[in-house]
Amino acid sequence: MLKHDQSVACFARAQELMPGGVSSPVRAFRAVGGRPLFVARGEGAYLVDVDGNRYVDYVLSWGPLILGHAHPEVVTALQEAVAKGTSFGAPSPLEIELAELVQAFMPNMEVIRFVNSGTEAVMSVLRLARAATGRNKIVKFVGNYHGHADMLLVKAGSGVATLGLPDSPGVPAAVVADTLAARYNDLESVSRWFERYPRDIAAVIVEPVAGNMGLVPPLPGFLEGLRELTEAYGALLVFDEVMTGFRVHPGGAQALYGVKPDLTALGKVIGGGLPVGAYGGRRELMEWVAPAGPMYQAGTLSGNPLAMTAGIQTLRVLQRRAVWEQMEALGRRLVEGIKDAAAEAGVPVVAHRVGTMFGFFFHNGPVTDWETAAQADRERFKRYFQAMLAEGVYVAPSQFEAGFLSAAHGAAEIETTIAAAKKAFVQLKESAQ
Ligand code: KE4
Repeated sequence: MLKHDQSVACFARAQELMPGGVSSPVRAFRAVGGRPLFVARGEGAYLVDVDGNRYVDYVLSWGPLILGHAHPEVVTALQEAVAKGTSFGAPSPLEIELAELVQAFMPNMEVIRFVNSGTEAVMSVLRLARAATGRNKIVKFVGNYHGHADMLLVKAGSGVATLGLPDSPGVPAAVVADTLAARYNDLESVSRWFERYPRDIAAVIVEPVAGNMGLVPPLPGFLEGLRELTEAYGALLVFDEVMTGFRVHPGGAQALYGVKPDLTALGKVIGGGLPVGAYGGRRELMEWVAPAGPMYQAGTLSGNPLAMTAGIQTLRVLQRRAVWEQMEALGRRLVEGIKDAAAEAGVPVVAHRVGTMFGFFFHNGPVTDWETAAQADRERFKRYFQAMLAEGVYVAPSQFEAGFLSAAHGAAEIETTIAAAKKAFVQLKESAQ
């Protein structure tokens, strides 16, 4: 039985100082028992909490740490960079270097603007879509989460879904009046909006692989259909690749599925664990962005030298083919092993994996959208989460999040995880009888 005394003490104090004791809601463990672990450090594929407990980590800071914690090449580069100053508030060659690396992975991003988070990338790219088209309406999908900008807190996934919030108070109806919600993997629900507003929709924004209602891949033809619909009605197609970028494929979902968005939002991996977001795409669209054009967007710490350095080192390592071959092989073994463990125990589980992202639903399936994802057995997920934690495996504390693999996970971690899952599923089955 793991000890959590120090985490308990930290949580009590943290709750006096911060809402819910955390800096972001989904970390509060509200859906899985309500008492988060406080972390002392990360080491490769592992998290170590303040009580000294060590866990194989599949949250990886919600995606960014594709190389694992404290990768030596990232740490060394940051140590050198920090000695030169922490922020310049002026352009530096580091931004050029990271922009060129991003383009090497995602050539559709002809021009890029760096910001400080995925939320900032998405709110900016949608302002650009509205500026460039002169239209106001935005189509998003139920269960997709694009950060916490007011206009996107409409039937959102991730923490909003986890906490069962009716979107969010504090968002005026006027602000979301132009946000139209469609059903993921349902092109008909999108074409109905275009038939109703043929000349008013600026953009369709989509998680090309949904990671905020659990992991839900696009059905064949879905992304291609969005591309056709947006072209037919003069709207822009925006891929929110904050989570999928560099994860479902080195070139993101746009490379994996061969669908070219007009604009893309990035975050997470691009900063290697430091705060970086970015948006970019076709040159004639990006030329709208100030100071090149009139669409305003700015940021004190955008292009920050430390964040650029972490992103540069991370993408450089990701340029090595062997890194992808290892993660593909281990990701396949992990998900197949857990799926088999569930089947052996007679626990219904739907398993999805796309590249280094994966997810499990306690559900007979299929799971193709929010409506089917929401039918998953959350009580069973809660018991699974606690059983895995007790075995030293840290998965996302919500049924509506994705799991992530890193280059630091080896065969030993994968086998430990599968063994833990076998025990967890047997416990689930026994407690159900
Ligand atoms: P950030 O502002 O949290 O950097 O990015 C917002 C965002 C945008 N788009 C997608 C597809 C995202 O998944 C996210 C953020 N993801 C969540 C996890 N599901 C971040 C974790 C959290 O909110 O604490």
